[in-house]
Formats: sequence, structure tokens, C-alpha cells
Amino acid sequence: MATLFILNGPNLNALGKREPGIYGGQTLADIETLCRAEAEGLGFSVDFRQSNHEGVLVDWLHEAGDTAAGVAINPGAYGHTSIALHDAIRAIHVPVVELHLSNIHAREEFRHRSMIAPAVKGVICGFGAQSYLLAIRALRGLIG
Ligand code: CA2
Repeated sequence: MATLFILNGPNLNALGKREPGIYGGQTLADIETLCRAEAEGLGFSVDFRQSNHEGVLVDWLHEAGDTAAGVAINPGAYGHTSIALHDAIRAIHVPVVELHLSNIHAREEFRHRSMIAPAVKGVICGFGAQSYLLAIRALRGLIG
């Protein structure tokens, strides 16, 4: 069974504990459960990971390039800053979809820019936990 990597960046381990008005009340474990059900229904297995460290996310993208069918990434705040994540996505040859829980364009100006958006196949934001499920469906279409 082909595997989707679902990667999560800094502070997403704190979901459900604070800021429910912005990010929803679900924990990352709740979102992982939803992603597994969605992906398995589409014939994929899921490797779901979170790190607060930029270099770890870079390593996981490289690993995905060797072993995964596609990647959905919520880069957290590194999406706004990280040339390293941009380069890592450009370096791999599997489809990558960027996602955010919140609508980053409706928030502070510093969240409007995504450094990785030019390197990914597409961007989904603003749908809460549903953003993850939409990203999985987008990958299904990209992988064919
Ligand atoms: O909307 C998203 O998914 C974000 O990627 C979430 C990031 C934020 O920096 C991005 O701009 C948009 C934040 C991750 C979670 O941060 C928390 C902060 C307080 C309480 C719980 C989580």
C-alpha cells in the first residue's frame, strides 16, 4: 500500500490545549485519527509526524522523497520563514501539498507570505481539521 507522509511543524503538538478559537478544539492526535480514516478509505497508509525542529522536517521531506507517494505538510510558522523547507520540497520528486488549519491570509500580515507555496503543488488553508482531509484528497488526485 502506498504511503502518504503527513508532516506537522512547530507548536502543532499544542493543538486543542490553547487558541481553540483559531485552530479548533481538536488535538493533533484527533486529526491523525481523521487522516488515517480518510487516507485508508482512499487506499493509502499514513505516516503522521510532528516536529518543532526545522532540520528534522527537512530530513523527513528527504525521506518522503525516497519512500512516500506524496506529502501533506502543515509547516506551522516555518512556512512563513523557511528557505530550507522550500529547498527540501524542490529537491524531492513526489507531490507536496501545503495546508494550514487557519486562513493565514485573514490573519496578521506576517502570516500572509508562505515561503514554501512556490515549491508545492497547491495550498489549502482555513478549513480547520478539514484542511488535512482536503489535502489528502488533493494528493489522491495528483498521484492518480
Ligand atoms: O493555521 C495553521 O495551521 C498554522 O500553520 C498554525 C501555526 C501558525 O504559526 C501558522 O501561521 C498557521 C501555529 C501552530 C499551532 O500553534 C499553537 C499556538 C497556541 C496554541 C496552540 C497551538
